[in-house]
Amino acid sequence: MQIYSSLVQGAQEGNKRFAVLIDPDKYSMEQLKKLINISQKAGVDFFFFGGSLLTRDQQDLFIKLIKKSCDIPVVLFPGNHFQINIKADGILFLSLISGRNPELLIGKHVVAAPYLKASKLEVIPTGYMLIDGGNRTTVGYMSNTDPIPAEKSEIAVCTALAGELLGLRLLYLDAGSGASNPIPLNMIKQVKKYTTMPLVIGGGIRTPSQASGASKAGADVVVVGNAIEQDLKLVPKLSEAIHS
Ligand code: 1GP
Repeated sequence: MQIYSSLVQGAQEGNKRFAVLIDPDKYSMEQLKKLINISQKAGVDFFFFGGSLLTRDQQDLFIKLIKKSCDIPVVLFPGNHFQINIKADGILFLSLISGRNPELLIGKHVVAAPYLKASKLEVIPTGYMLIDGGNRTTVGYMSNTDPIPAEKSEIAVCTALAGELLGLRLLYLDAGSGASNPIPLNMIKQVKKYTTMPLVIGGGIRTPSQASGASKAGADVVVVGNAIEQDLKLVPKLSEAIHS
C-alpha cells in the first residue's frame, strides 16, 4: 500500500501531490524521455498512465522505459481492462460512480479482478466522477455516461459520500482530458469538506494558477496531461504552483 499510504499521508499533512498524466498515444519515445527527465528534476510525484482509447502499441515499452529511468511511481489510469500492465506500480481501480453504466460501475472489474489479484500491482479502489467541463470529452463519449453538471456541487458531494460509504478509498473528480473548464473551485471545496478520502482533481488544468487554485481549494493530487503534451516546460512551473 505504498502509493495509497503516501496519498493518505500527503492529505493528512497538507503535502500536495502532482501527477503527470501520460497518454501513451500522445508521446513519442523521444518526447517521453524528455518528459521523464524534466519530471525528475521538477519533483513530480506520480505518473498516471493511460487513456480512454489506445491506438498505438507503446504502453509496454513506455512503462519499461519509465521504470528503468526513474523512481517516480507509475499508476495505471486505465480506460479499459486491456490497459492492465504488471510492470506498473499500481492501478486506480476506477468505479465510474457519477454514471449509471453498470459495466463501468462493476462489469469490467469482474473481468479484471483475477488478473489484478494475481499481480503485484497496488490496487487502489477509486470513486471516479466525471464533471461537466463545458465540452464533450472522449471519456464522456466512451463511457456513455452523463457528467455531473458543474454548478451542482450538492450532487457531487452526495455522490462522493456514497462512494466513501461503499468503501472506496480515493476520489477522482475529472472534467475529462482537454476540458474547456477545470473542476469548479467551489465544488472541490464542498467535496473536500464533506468527505475524508484523498481527493484527486484533473481535467482542463492548463496553467500554474489553475493548478494552485485546485490545490488550495482542497485537491490532494492535481493531475495534468494535455497541457504538458503541448509544452513540457510547464512541468516545473506546475510543480512549483502545486507544491508551494
Ligand atoms: C484526464 O484528469 C486528466 O483524465 C487530465 O486532464 O489532460 O485535460 O490535463 P488533462
